[in-house]
Parts: sequence; structure tokens; C-alpha cells
Amino acid sequence: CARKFFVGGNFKMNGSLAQIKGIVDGLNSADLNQNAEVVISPPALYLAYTKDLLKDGKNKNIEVAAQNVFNKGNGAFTGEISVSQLSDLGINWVILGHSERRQILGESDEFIASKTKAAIDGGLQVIWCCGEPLEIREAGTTTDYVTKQIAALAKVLSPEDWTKVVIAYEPIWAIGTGKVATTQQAQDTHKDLREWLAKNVSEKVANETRILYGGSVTDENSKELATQPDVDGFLVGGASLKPAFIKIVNSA
Ligand code: G2H
Repeated sequence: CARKFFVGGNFKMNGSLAQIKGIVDGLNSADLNQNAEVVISPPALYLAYTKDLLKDGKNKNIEVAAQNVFNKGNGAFTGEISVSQLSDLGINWVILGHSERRQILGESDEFIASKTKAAIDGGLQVIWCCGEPLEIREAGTTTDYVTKQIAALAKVLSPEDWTKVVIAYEPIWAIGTGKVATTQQAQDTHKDLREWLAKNVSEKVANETRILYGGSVTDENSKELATQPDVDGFLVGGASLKPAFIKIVNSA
């Protein structure tokens, strides 16, 4: 299929100079599936360092993503990072809409959509995340919940913008909990998201946009999840800090 397998490593607020060097050294010497697109995302402080370490490696298909970016150009926005600053460093990717930012930092669907649009307009590619809390899963309204999240994004993107987006479906109850969604739960929600895109954006966007699964992905469960027709890769948190990440990249 036209959708290239994609594995993102979201370090979240973890790592140190020494730990990140260890992780990148491991990736630099690993025999990685060359048919997979790999993007690792350290905390902002370590973006330049990570990028620099990767240039000595044998895997030229590894890119670096920021974990956030602001929706305004350079200016008086203390503590924020701009799209042009990421580009200046050669950082081509950013993760937006992660549930930790939605829930802990209070980011709304609309704010995330506006940051996604700003990132794409500035030449970045975006790993855009969505996913439901446990009470929504239990109430059986997951599809309504995640399609409302994606509708806010679709409202601001042009059809061409979608070539710069990778969707990550991350059920909140499965994040960092060790409680992975079943293969069927992941496939079903991915299929619903793709159908939503087909109906509300276009068949082309639905067919070409990668939808990753995220939430307690390990080298134990990745192989089976990767067999599903609508699972195009993973966004990996905890396991991206470990050698298991290499096995996950090679699980397709
Ligand atoms: C979900 C995921 C990475 P983890 O947040 O984005 O983290 O694999 O630790 O559940």
C-alpha cells in the first residue's frame, strides 16, 4: 500500500545528555528496516544535540521531531518555540495534540488545529494526536469523540495540507498504563477515522494518510498490531527510551 510504515519515538519529558546519547548510539548502529520512516522526539532542549548525533549513524532515514511549537511567528512569547526556529535547526517534524498537552496543559481542539496549520504553513510535518478517555470508551462513544477532534483540524487544513500530517490514535486509558488497546479496538477506531476522512475530506486523503497507534506499544505487541490494514505504524513513548524501540521499528 502507498502508506509507508512510520514509527515515532516520543521521549516526552525524559532523558539527559548521557541517556539520549545512549539511545541515539543504539539507533545509529542498528540494522533498521529501511522501509520504515523513523522520527524521534526528544525534549526541545535536546533537539539540536539529537540531530547532531544522528548524522554519524548508518540510518539516514531517521528524523527528529519537536514535541510542541507555537502558532505565532517570532516575538514576545516567553517560553515558546516558533516554527521558523525549528526549521532553522533542520527539524522537520513536530508532535501536536498529544493528550498530555490536551489534558495537563488544557490545549483545545481549536488551538491544536491552529498550531498544526501554522506548522504546515511553515514547512513542517506534523504527528497530530487524538484519542478518548476511559469513560468515553466505556460509554461506546469513541468514534464521536475522535471524529470531533479531527473535524476541528479538518476545518483549518486545505486538502494538500494533509500530505504533511500523520495521525496518531492514542486512547488515553492505554497511555503509559501498560494497558494496550486490543488489536481489534485499534483497527476499528483507525478504520472509523479513515472513513471519516473519506467522507469529509477526500478518498485520496483517506487512502494516503498514515494512522499510527500509540499507547503502551512494546516489542511484544507491535507485531500483531502492525498486521492490521489500517494501522500504519506507531507512536511509542516509554519503549522509545529502550532497545525495544529497534524491534518495534522492525516489526512491520
Ligand atoms: C502514548 C505513547 C507515546 P506510551 O502517549 O505518545 O506513550 O507508549 O508510554 O504509552
